[in-house]
Amino acid sequence: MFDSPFVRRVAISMTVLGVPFDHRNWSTGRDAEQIRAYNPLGRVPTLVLDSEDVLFESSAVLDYLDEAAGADKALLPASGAERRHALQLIALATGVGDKAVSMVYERVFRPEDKRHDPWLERCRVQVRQALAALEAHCAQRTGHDWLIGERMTQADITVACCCAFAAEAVPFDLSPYPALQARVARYEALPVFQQFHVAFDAPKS
Ligand SMILES: N[C@@H](CCC(=O)N[C@@H](CS)C(=O)NCC(=O)O)C(=O)O
Repeated sequence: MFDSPFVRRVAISMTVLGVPFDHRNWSTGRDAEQIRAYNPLGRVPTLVLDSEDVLFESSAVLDYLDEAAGADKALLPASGAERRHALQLIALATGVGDKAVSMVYERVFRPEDKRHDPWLERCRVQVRQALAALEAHCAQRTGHDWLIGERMTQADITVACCCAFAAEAVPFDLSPYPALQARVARYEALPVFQQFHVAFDAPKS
């Protein structure tokens, strides 16, 4: 479902790269068995190619898409400092996404009387620290349309998808991170981000 930041970053990337796809709106909760028929982990995104090869783990899917698109169109810079910086921003953002998903699952899957507050607090601190690091980078890039170089890269897509998810699903307040908040809002207003925005719908246990 497009409320997953990992599914969404793949859908947006495919659209930016001009790769058409069919989509099954399967939930990791109620449709877990159908997803497991394609991906033993039962996780999304899972991409079934025309060759019937199956790809999962969004970074592996994006790597395949970039390779197929070729160096000129690829969303991850090919080498050097730009690639390093993009990968670091992506790592911070997917870390925010992972921890936010963990916090949602704690709420959805664990009985209320068995919640472990130190774990939730640990996740909360990790997300806040990563948001602060992203804020520092966004503040430095004020006046630049994109986080890296002069065109949209995977860093822009992933930062927006993961931070918007954390803000909506947990929720996290982005106002202490104003440069990040403004950048995410600007990206989220773009048609390709709007196209794959759906309200967060927590999986049912
Ligand atoms: N590292 C994975 C994370 C994907 C992920 O966490 N997907 C969630 C939905 S947002 C999922 O499939 N959850 C079901 C589960 O892990 O049981 C990726 O980038 O693809």
